Amino acid sequence: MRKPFVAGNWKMHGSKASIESLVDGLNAQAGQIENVDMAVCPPAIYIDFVQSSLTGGKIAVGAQNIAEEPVQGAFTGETSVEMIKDLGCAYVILGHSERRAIYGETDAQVASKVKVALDAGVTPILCVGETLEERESGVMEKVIATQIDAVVDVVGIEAFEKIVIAYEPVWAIGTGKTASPEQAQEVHAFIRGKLAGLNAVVADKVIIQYGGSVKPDNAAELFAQADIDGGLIGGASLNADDFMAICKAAS
Ligand code: G2H
Repeated sequence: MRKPFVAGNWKMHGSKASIESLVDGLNAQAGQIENVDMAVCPPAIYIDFVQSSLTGGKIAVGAQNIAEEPVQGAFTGETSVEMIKDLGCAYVILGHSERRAIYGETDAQVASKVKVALDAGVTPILCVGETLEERESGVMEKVIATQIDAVVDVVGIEAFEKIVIAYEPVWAIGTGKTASPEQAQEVHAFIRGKLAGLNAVVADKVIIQYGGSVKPDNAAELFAQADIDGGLIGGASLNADDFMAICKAAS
């Protein structure tokens, strides 16, 4: 049985004051959640603050990106995997559609960052997903398969036991439009089936989160689907009550 995993992607939101109050809310409620792995991914500059403010050991911390270069050096503005590890990060979100679309990250770059994270012992949360245009023109499966194959080519299928996949339809991100549970399940089953074609044991173990406008009122139905193992939560993770309600829905 796969243990559900819910992670909050805070994106570029927050201040010390707002984060302090958000973490206070998480600390007050996280102890009530059982049988769900939980994490929050703050902006890099606040990771240390969040790590030292979280209590109770129930919520892990992750980063939202790392440099493609595995070692330190003259890479102005970048954050290395060793740096996020030094701050206690267990996870890193990689290949989020905002990084792909706004910062031009390619499948190859995402794959190489996944390898850098795995080599450092940090679990990548690998985001994949199609745009509305890709879905409507019938290339959705091809797009997702290509995003996954790029990573398989670099790290091999066995490594997927240590990778979390987040399926995030781009058209559902921050738009208030959620994929229906059936639409999401269909793609999750496609992803797991694709991996099973390479290694059935690994495919059965891999955690596949759903992401895209998950809210307390739609989370339970999404998480009830056979191949949906939790969620990557954006907007709703900025509110402690909402994030905790979503984590509870996964338990
Ligand atoms: C998708 C998701 C979190 P939201 O980007 O990764 O954000 O829940 O706001 O759609």
